[in-house]
Amino acid sequence: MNTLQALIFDVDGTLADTERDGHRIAFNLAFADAGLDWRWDAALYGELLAVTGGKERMRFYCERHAPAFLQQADAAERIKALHATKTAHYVKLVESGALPLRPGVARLIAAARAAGLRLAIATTTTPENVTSLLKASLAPDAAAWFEVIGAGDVVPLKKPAPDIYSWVLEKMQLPASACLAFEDSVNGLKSSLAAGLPTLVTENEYTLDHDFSGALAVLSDLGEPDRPFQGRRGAVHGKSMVDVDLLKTLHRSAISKC
Ligand code: XBP
Ligand code: MG
Repeated sequence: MNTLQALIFDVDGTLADTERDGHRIAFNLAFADAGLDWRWDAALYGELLAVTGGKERMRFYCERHAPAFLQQADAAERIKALHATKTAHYVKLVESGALPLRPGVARLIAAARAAGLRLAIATTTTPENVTSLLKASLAPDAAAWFEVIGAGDVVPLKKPAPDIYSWVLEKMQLPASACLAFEDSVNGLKSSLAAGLPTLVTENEYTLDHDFSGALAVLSDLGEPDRPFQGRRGAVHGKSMVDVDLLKTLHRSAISKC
């Protein structure tokens, strides 16, 4: 019952480093298209990442840096329109091959499929961002490898709320204890833990100082045969890359503590 049956992946920062050179660029292009002088540099974007979801992030920016924008009667529609333009720019960037998968991601997904593990996605980003990334970076039919893709506005509350993970678990008809989640940020980790999921963290440049208490382990990345991961926290059982065997071991130890 509580053996590992499924892997649930976050997307942004976990499958690929999409934020600084993907989403951020797309937001700036959308602002320029709309004639706005908003310009999100890499450092400011790091602060804005405190809020998940593109529309929510723009609103957060406005509250701090452009409050007059929110006074407009049609502010919500304008944010929605900006977001649609941003999504179009982002998908184009992804399709150009600008956002490769992080180390070990393609390898682990292939191994998990071969081992018969079920796969799913739980992310705050927009659905077409996910499918375009999977298609461009894994295989033309890769979206179909994931039994459930929970993304964007399918739940009203985005991470750190548990809703997106709970939504995915319900669709998969699985208890959290039969799954393992992959995350890269404190908001993502809070979300997966609140849904009851044992969670492995691979940190990235924007999340190095996040508090990952409660994670099964914190690693630099998933590792490749010629590029071992750096273990930051937690037991890695003598491994230098994440494989199905390590996931089962980590999962078993998490479940036995419950
Ligand atoms: C990812 C996000 C996303 C993207 C933007 O968080 O916060 O909002 O930055 O995507 P997580 P959209 O990895 O924790 O899911 O603009 O499509 O909302
Ligand atoms: Mg993430």
